[in-house]
Amino acid sequence: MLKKIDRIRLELANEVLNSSASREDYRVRYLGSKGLLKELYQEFKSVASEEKREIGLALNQLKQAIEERLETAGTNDEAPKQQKEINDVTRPASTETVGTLHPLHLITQEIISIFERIGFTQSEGPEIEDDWHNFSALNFPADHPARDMQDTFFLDTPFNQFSLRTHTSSVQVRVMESSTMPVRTISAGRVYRNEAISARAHCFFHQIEGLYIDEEVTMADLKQTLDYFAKALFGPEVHIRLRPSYFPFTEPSAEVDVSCSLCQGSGCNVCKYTGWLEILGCGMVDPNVLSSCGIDAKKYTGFAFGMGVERIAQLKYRVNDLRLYSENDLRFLQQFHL
Ligand code: 2U9
Repeated sequence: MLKKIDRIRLELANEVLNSSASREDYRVRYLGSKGLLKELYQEFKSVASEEKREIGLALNQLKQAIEERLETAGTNDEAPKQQKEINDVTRPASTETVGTLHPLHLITQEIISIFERIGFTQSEGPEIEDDWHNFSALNFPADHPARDMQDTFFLDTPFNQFSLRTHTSSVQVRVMESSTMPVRTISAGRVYRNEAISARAHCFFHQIEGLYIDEEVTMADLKQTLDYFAKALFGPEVHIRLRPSYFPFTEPSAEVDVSCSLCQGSGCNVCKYTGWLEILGCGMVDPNVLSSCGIDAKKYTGFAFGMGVERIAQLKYRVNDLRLYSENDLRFLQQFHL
């Protein structure tokens, strides 16, 4: 049914609506009581319940596109009438069609506002970073693969001093170096990795990271914060679980899964029949990182987490090909509304 909806959407662009007769014909064919939309909503009733959410969304978007096409179409045969109306100075101004916001921007804003509600503020930093802020201060060992030309884009300067940042953690290092305690910050932005472009990998993507440092911050605070976040983003019915992991900058470290909201954890093809979807990584900030940034690691502790925005958008919008996010294909972009 999704294919059918897509096909109809594409066909809309070919509809010629330059007279009141053609507009009426369009209205009857698409929106009439025996029209295409009625037929599709009828067909929708027999869609399997696990597909209802995705197909329902696509169907509503199609309805909106059909209606918009009719509203924005001009008519030649109404020209004399239009001319008359233009002379009517009390007539409300016609609205311009506006563009849509990029899906990654929409998700980023949604995530930032969830954390702002609990006191996090936003931080920004440069995309070209030095070795200290991108690697050394974050406890990356000298022989870590990320420091290799094969994984990171180094700038052509002596001693490979500068690279394109590989994560937004470098922003958090800058915040820690220049802040008084406590720190509660979110950094969002583009990061770069030396990867071949495919449906599943890209040479740039977007991250959102969070950092909270204060006296007596514990893993329980971390878990509670992430539980609040998952429920705010995916719905109050979801749960999270933490699995042990490893990152140079956190100890202990964990990966976080959210229960699959499509099958309520019972297993479906989206969660590969596990009932869980991985959404982010996290951990307690390694004391070495605190000390490197001039913070007393005996007095202060902190937690940090990081997520890929494309990954979250994939889960929310069910987009499987990473390349779509940077190709500027209007057929893709126009599907996203506030
Ligand atoms: C400082 C100290 C610690 C940020 C963290 C992760 C775990 C993590 C990945 C998620 C998917 C990157 O986009 S991804 O590939 N990130 O798993 N990030 S903890 O930890 C920090 C950050 C800053 C000063």
